[in-house]
Amino acid sequence: MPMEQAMRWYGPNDPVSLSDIRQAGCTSVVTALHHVPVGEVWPMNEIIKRKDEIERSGMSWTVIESLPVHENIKKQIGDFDIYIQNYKQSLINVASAGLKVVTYNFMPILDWMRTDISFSMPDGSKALRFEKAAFIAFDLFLLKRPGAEKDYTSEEINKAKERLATMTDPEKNSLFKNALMGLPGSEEQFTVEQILDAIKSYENINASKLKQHLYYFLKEIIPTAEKSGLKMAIHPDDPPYSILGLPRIVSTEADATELINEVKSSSNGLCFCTGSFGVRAENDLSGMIQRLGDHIHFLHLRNTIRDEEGNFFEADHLNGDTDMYAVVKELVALMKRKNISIPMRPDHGHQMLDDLKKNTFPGYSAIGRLRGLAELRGLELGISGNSYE
Ligand code: CS2
Ligand code: MN
Repeated sequence: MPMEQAMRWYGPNDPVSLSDIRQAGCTSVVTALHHVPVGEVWPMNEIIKRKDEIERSGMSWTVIESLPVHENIKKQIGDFDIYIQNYKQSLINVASAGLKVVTYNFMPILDWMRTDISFSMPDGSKALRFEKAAFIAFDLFLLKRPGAEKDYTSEEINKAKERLATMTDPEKNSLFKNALMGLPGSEEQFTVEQILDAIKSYENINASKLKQHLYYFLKEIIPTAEKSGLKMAIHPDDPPYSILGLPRIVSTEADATELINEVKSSSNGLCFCTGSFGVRAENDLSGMIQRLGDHIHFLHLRNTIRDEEGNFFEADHLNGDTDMYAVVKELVALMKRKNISIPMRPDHGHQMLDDLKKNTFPGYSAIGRLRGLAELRGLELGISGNSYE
């Protein structure tokens, strides 16, 4: 069966409508109850209301992205056990409404991090970019994170100083704003005090401690997911390494393998995001699909181009450092072997055409994602032909 084609929808306030998503050729929608505060139980009536709305538009809702994990669970402080109980209850609720896959992540404080959300491509479209020197300049000179200089070499610090000197005030402001964007799809901004306090609250949590907390969480929730027939799909770190001195623990194949082995269940799986894992050259994406395929429950197909300095930008879906042909070929083989259809979304897309004039969620304008999805759909068909039947 071909991949289930989906796009993310941020709910009724999303400038991209359900009808836009359907016209892009999607059969399903990936969404979340963004209005429910993190840590609270997702109410049954709200889940059903959202599901009905999607079904009325002619599509289905099978994947949640995300059911966010409360910071106290990541830090194991305060009433984190109550938050875990709430999480289990949300799983039971979404399963009884017929949902199948739950995406989440375990990145401390922030989700993805970019320094530029309108990086001009040669064709005039705009992409998301991570520029290392700008990021270090932000960390050292704008955020002024205590102790940050210990995380960088003197060469990196000098480059960051030079980079800062080239920036105008408006550029500094937008760097600041982009870096502290908070969560994708939210307008919320962190203040400097909030982010510095949040970072400080992780001072005694290194990568191995954070892993223990993740595995504790998994041991608690995976049996509930399994019983309810749900597949959990953890999203990898983006970018796939530590930033702002915070541990990041789902960045490599070794990390993914370890977490899968920690709680043995087919419900304990991955959101295989090629755009996140692909930023690390040593992540062999096709090999990862071969080795971890039984635990891949959701796909984010996206491409990036990186350089030796550690900068990267989001490239066209089919042209970048990730060999998308090889990846999709491996996925077609996996789905045939298991006789399943794995849900897929093009993750981000470029801002282009009419969308350049619109106010959109960074990475989530309609036309760029439509282009990415259409290319990926064609690539899959070109590889599979009619061999699924
Ligand atoms: C998404 C992630 O926009 C994106 O890059 O892939 O933000 C993803 O939704 C979360 O990390 C999943 O919890
Ligand atoms: Mn992703």
